[in-house]
Amino acid sequence: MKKVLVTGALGQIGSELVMHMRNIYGNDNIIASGRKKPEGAIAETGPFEMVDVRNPQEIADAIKKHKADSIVHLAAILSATGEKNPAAAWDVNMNGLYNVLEVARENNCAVCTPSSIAVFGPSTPKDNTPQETIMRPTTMYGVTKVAGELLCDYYHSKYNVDTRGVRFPGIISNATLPGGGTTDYAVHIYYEALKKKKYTCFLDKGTYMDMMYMPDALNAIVDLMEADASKLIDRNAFNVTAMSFDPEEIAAEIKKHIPEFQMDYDIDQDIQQIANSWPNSLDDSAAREQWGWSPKYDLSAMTQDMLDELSKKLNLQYK
Ligand code: NAD
Ligand code: AKB
Repeated sequence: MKKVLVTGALGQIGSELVMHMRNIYGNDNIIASGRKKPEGAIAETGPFEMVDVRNPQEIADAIKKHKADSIVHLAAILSATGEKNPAAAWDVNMNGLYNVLEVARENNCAVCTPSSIAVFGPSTPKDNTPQETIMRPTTMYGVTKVAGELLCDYYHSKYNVDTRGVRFPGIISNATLPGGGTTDYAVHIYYEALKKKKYTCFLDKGTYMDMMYMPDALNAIVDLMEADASKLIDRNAFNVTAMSFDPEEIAAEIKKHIPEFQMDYDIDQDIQQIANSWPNSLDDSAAREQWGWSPKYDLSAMTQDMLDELSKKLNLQYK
C-alpha cells in the first residue's frame, strides 16, 4: 500500500487527484499539502500539511511525520502566469522540484511529477509530435519543464530514485478552475456557455492544441505510478494525449447541446504566441506501449459530461 504526499494539492489537478487516490489507497494514505488551509472534502476526508515546496524542511517534515513513500509533485506556476512573473516560475518550478527530489533521495521515496506540452517550442515538428524531438521552448514555464524532466532523469540514473512523469496537454475539468495556463479557454468556454450562452475566446480559430479530460488525467498518474518498472524504457517524459481541437471545434460541439451558443474572439497576443509555439497534436505511442495508456474521453464524450456536471454544480438547466 502506498503512502503519498501530494504537493500543490489544492490546484486544478491536485484537488481531484487527492480524492481519487484516497478512494483507491485509503484516506489516511494520501497526504494533501499546500500553502493555504483547505476547505471542504480535502480537509474533511484525510490529512493535510502546510508545505511550501521552496522550503525543503517543510517537505521533509511532512514525509517523516506521515512515513510517506511517494511524492506526487504538483506545485507549479503555469505558462501564462509564468510569463507574467518568470522569476517566480523559475523559483517554484525548479527549486521546488529540486527540493522534492532531494527529500525523496534522502527518504527513499518515489516521485511522480507532470511535465507538459510546454516542453516543445516553435522549432518542434507540429503534427503527431514525437516524444523524442527538438525541444527548445520559448516560455519560462517550458524551460523549467524541460529542465525538470532532465533533473528527474538525473535523480533516477544517479541515485536510483523511482521518478516518473507524463507530459500533460491542457487538462479540462469541472471541479477546480485552471491555474493560469494557455489552455484555460477550453475550461472557461463551458462555464460561459452555460451561464451566458456566449464566450469571447482569447485564442484564435485554427489554434490546435492537445487536451485531456480530468478523469483520464487522474488515471494517467495512477497507472504510471503503478506501472511495472521493468516495462518502462522511458521515465519522466511520456507524451500523453486524448484529443486535439481548435476553438471552432469545441464551440461547434457545445452548439450541438446549446444551439444558441455564440463565440467571438478577442485575441490575447501574449497567450496566442505561447499557443502557437506548442504542437497541434502529439504521438503518445510510447505511453500506450509501455504502460497501457488509453484515454476514455474524446471531445464529444467530454462535452456531454462537462455540461451535465457543470449544469448541476451551477444549478443551470441547458436541456
Ligand atoms: P494549478 O496552478 O491549478 O495548481 C498548482 C498549485 O500549486 C496551486 O494550488 C498553487 O497554489 C500551488 N503552489 C504554487 N506555488 C507553490 C509553492 N511554492 N509551494 C506549494 N504549493 C505551491 O496547477 P495544476 O493544473 O494543478 O498543475 C499541476 C501540475 O501539472 C503542474 O506541474 C503543471 O505544470 C502540470 N500540468 C498541468 C496541466 C493543466 O492543464 N492543468 C497541463 C500540463 C501540466
Ligand atoms: C498551461 O497551459 O500552462 C498548462 C499546460 C499545458 O501545461 N495547461
